[in-house]
Amino acid sequence: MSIVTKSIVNADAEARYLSPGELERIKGFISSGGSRLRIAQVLTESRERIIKEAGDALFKSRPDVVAPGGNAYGEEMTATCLRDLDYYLRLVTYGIVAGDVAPIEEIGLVGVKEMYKSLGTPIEAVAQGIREMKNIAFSLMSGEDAGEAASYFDYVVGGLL
Ligand SMILES: CCC1=C(C)/C(=C/C2=NC(=C\c3[nH]c(/C=C4\NC(=O)[C@H](C)[C@H]4CC)c(C)c3CCC(=O)O)/C(CCC(=O)O)=C2C)NC1=O
Repeated sequence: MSIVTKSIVNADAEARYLSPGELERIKGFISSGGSRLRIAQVLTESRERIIKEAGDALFKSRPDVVAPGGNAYGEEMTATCLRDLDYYLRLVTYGIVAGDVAPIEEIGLVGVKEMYKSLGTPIEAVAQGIREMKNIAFSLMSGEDAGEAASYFDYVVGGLL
C-alpha cells in the first residue's frame, strides 16, 4: 500500500482529516516522485544488462558457486540463480515506486534465510549478487538518483544477511 492509501485508511478509520504529519509525509512522497519514477524506469529498461553483468561479476568473485558441487553449477541452476537476481531487482523497482520497502519485505524477504538454507544456497553470495546489481545500476544514473536507489538495494542485502 502506498503512503497515500495508508494515510487515508488510517484517517478514515478515525473519521478525521489527514494530520499535518501525514500531509507532510505525503508531500515528501510526491516531491520525490519524479526521481523515484526515473530510477524505476532506468532499472526496468536496463534489467537484462544489470542482471547479466551482476551475474558475471558475482561468478568472477565467487567461482565456487558455479563450479562442480556449487549451488548454481550447471546451466539450469545458473539460470535459476540469475532468475533470483531478477526477482530482487523487480522487487527493488516496486519499493522505489512505492517509496516504501514493505513490498520488498513482504514479497521477497519473509522466511528467505530459512529457504536458502534448506536449498543449500550460500546466502552471502546472493547478497553479493545484489551488491553487484547496485554497482551496475549506479553506473547508469546520476549521483543523486544513485543515492535514492541505494537504500532499497541495501535493504535487500540487510534482509538477507
Ligand atoms: C519473488 C520472491 C522469490 C524469491 C526470492 C525466490 C527464490 C527462490 N530461489 C530458489 C532456488 C534457487 N536459487 C538459487 C540461487 C543461487 N544459488 C547460488 O549459489 C547463487 C549465490 C544464487 C544466485 C545469486 C539457485 C541455484 C536455486 C536452485 C537450487 C536448487 O534447486 O537446488 C527457490 C526454490 C524453488 C525454485 O527453484 O524456484 C526459490 C523459492 N522465489 C520467489 O518467489
